[in-house]
Amino acid sequence: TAKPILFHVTNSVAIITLNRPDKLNAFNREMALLLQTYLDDCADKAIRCVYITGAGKGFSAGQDLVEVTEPDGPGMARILSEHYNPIITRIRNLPKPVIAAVNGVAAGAGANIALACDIVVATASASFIQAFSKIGLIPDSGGTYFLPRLIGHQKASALMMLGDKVSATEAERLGMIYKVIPDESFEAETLQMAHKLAQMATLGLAYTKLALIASAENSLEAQLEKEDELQQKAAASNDFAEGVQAFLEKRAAIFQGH
Ligand code: T3D
Repeated sequence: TAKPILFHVTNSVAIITLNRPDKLNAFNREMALLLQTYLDDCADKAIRCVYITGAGKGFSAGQDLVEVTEPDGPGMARILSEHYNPIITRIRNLPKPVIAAVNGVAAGAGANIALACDIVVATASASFIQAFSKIGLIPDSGGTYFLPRLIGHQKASALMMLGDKVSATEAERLGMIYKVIPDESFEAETLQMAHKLAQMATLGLAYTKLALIASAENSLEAQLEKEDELQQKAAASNDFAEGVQAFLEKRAAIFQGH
């Protein structure tokens, strides 16, 4: 049978494809553990951008709801601690940009895995659903952390309680995602974005990610200190030297990612 996740690297971009298309890429245990393995593989320095998308017409419908009823299944007690929480922390801790290319419906944990990524882009026909309330659960996979920070407490609260389907266009308007891209050009444009990021100053982007993450908790004073600390590290990189040199020589910089 086909692997529930596909993984390949091209031009320093790791492409991770959620691959249970007949189940809208709903996550079972095998798939959740394999995603963790592949995210670990993305630590490789040769990988400078990670691109997560779905096979077929959906991005991911979240937890496989058949699996939760199986007597020999992983059981509710393990699903967050062993499946989703380690996925979310891996995405956040990867010192490189992670793109969610949301090619179709993203529901439940599927939606919140996307929201944990650094840049979320969606096809015009995609949608986002905080589906949890409809089955008596609370939003997980970092949803209660990310969504109110992205769109504000009130809108997050309503979307999470009502479980309304949000179109990609509406998600962009709310600030939930970066951009909607037409279906026809979605794959080409989003892969182009990934390849562009993979040629940029990876360390600088990693410190940008760290600074933004710290910003969610810090006072202004603490954040200014954080910027100072990370900027000194960025300024010590080969890529900063190359960036300045290239600017002075009026040529395109060639960044090595360190
Ligand atoms: O411990 C814990 O369990 C907590 C963890 C929670 C994490 C979560 O993610 S909870 C939320 C789980 N997800 C959902 O509740 C969403 C369920 N799916 C849907 O509501 C709908 O499928 C969608 C709105 C996402 C899409 O609707 P539509 O009409 O485009 O597609 P469909 O016909 O419903 O689905 C297509 C197939 O995928 C269908 O299979 P079939 O009938 O053709 O054999 C459907 O059953 C299957 N599918 C969709 N979602 C899931 C699923 N199978 C298993 N689990 C799913 N989540």
